[in-house]
Amino acid sequence: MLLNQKKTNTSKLKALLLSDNLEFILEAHNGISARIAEEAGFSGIWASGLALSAQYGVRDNNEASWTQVVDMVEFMVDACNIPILLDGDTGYGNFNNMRRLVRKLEQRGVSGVCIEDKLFPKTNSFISGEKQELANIDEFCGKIAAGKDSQTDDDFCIVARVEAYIAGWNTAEALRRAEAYRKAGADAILIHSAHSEADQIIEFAHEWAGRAPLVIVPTKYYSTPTKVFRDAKINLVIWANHLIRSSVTAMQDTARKIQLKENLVEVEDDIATVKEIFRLQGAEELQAAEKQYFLGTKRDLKAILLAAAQGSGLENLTADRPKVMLPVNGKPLLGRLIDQFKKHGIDNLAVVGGYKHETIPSKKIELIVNDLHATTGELTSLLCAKKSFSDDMVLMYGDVLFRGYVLRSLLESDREITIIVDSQMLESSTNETPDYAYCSGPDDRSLWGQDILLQQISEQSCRENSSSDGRWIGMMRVHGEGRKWIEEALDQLSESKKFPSFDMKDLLNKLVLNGRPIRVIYIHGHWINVNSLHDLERASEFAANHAK
Ligand code: SPV
Ligand code: MG
Repeated sequence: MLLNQKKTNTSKLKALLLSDNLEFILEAHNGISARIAEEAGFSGIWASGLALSAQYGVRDNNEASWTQVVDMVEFMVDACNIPILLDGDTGYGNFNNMRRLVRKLEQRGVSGVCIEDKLFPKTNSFISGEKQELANIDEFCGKIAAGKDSQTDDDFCIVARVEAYIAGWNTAEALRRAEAYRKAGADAILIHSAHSEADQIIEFAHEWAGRAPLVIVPTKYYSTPTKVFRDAKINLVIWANHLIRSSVTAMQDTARKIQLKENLVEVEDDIATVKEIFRLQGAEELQAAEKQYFLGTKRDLKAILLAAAQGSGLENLTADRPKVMLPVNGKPLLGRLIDQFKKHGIDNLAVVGGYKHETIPSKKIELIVNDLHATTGELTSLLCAKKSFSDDMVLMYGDVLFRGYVLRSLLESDREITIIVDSQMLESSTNETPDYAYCSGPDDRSLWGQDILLQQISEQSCRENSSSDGRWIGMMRVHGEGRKWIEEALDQLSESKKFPSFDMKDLLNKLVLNGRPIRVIYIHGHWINVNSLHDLERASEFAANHAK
């Protein structure tokens, strides 16, 4: 991308120099000013030495190092897609420094460089120009030739700037130098003048007679009508310092007003909005990219909630709605789960309903209905959701509330199947059959997490002389290959006559039997499931404190 862009921009700069029409480029001195110049319609940028020094707050005397200049120009290259001609002063040294400069500029996507025939460290042409010493012609020609020989892109341009008029010499000297520089390989000649009239450059252009493209900088002779330049067959005009100067005026004005008034009312309407700054920075592009690359990965994440049952023990409250719609501290359980998943970047939620499923609002979720809910168990509901499976999903009961970190740790797991086991809450409330988890090791409460695998899930104790390692809380994450494992186990189990009575425990045990590793993450409390009126009260308290 950068290579192509560089290529097009170098040829665009070359085309500007060779154009039959008078072309214009504008000064810029950092990324945002480069973008502003481009948006204004300019087809090229002058990375002015004066402006670059000024934005660093230093003098135009090579006080900023050449690498500091190049670093800033790189930001400019990134901020726009028009060619940049760097004001390379004297090339920052001799022919050897020039060679390295050209190579670095090419690498960073700069389209050309202008060097002036003065001595390092240079001084701005408008500060006692007539006292400035010019470079030896042969030495300067060597610099041009060295630069041309080191470029790898044929279209990279080297502009030779003749300072003869600035230093008090006449047109003959200016022409002598320009011709030598042309012969040394310069792609164009910049003829500079500090006169307030265009007389010198007009005379020069006349004598020059189109031997090579001609570039001018009308900073001092700014009142000259542009037609005069056109008629003189100038190729390129550089408006050399007008963005730095206008920004200085604006900044001085704003600073003074704010200092004086001690509030912002005076200035607010006259300055760019923060939104405009965001726009110039390309904030929108980042938001779109986040959707594609960052949130996008989470967007594929799906949560599937099993919520088909009425819920035994809560019959009075669930006469007209399923358990998942019971209000917990004023908000339905389902609404709370949707909020929690959203908070963790999961917008994609499927709910397998059954009992009174019509009361589940299906605007924000995908509602899947298990019509046989009255006579079947959880695996039948899960089978109904098979078409909605994703390669990255959280499967869970719809009657569980949990603290945010529980879901986070599940999402951070890179295993195919991961389940959450509570090693602390071993006793169960009435009306439920806990899913006891037997694992490859007990919870050692290690700070760094353990590598524990599930061995079995059971309602009763199934280990002689030892209790289980905890309770599965009804949450699992399925990732990558894990989806295939689940589908395979579901298919196998669905062949059994007993399938209608099977629940999630049967699936987990089948996966273990199939040799599929199921990673266990231990937690210690911090979740709640709703199986009784008492649970509902506890859930309200829990929601108020932890699961907002
Ligand atoms: C610059 O913009 O830094 C220039 C042009 O070199 S001038 O300031 O006119 O010399
Ligand atoms: Mg300069």
